[in-house]
Amino acid sequence: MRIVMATQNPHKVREFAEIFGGRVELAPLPSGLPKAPETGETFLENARQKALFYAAHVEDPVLADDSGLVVPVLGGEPGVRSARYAGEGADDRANIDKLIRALRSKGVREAEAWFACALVVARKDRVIMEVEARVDGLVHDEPRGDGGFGYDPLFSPRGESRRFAEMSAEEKHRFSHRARAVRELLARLPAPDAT
Ligand code: ITT
Repeated sequence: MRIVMATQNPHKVREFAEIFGGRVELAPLPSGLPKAPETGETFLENARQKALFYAAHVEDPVLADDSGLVVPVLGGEPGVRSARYAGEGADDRANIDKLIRALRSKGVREAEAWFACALVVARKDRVIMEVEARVDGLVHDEPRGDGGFGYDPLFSPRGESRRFAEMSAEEKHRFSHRARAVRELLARLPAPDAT
């Protein structure tokens, strides 16, 4: 089975390749496509929007990922706005800095948080499969480590003192929202024809 990764985020492309580990043939989006709209209020709505947008441009099924970090003490922020928390086009550093300022302004050094991931597979104008997963942990007010991407330097999964950014890719995928969602998706995909 061939699936087109309906994302413009190179870190997600890398993580999908690592997590799927060759069990599905993954293809990149054709170049030159515009960025899909993301106007939903939930991860699932945004993942559906992206999947259907890109599925209209390619023949094969597409896989879209909408994900982010939810911090209840900050009213759920950055949430579905994780990629653009510090403004449209903001980089990881600016988003991290804004999150640290927001935590400190609440007077907390660390707070409960979770990463959420919604995956949607669509073909042409139809959604074929939807999966959601999350990983609970703590968000901290100072960064550590230089692995991963996004908010990884601030997040430690429950039961671990290390941040995602201090783990190898393999270790992160033992816990991560994206790896959990992909495992669920793989369990629900039709088994390859044995004949
Ligand atoms: P596409 O829409 O093209 O897939 P995007 O980066 O805009 O790319 P999202 O809207 O889903 O995708 O935003 C995801 C953001 O959430 C991402 O930019 C990070 O800031 C954060 N995020 C998601 N998964 C993460 C992870 O595993 N580690 C750290 N941060 C993560």
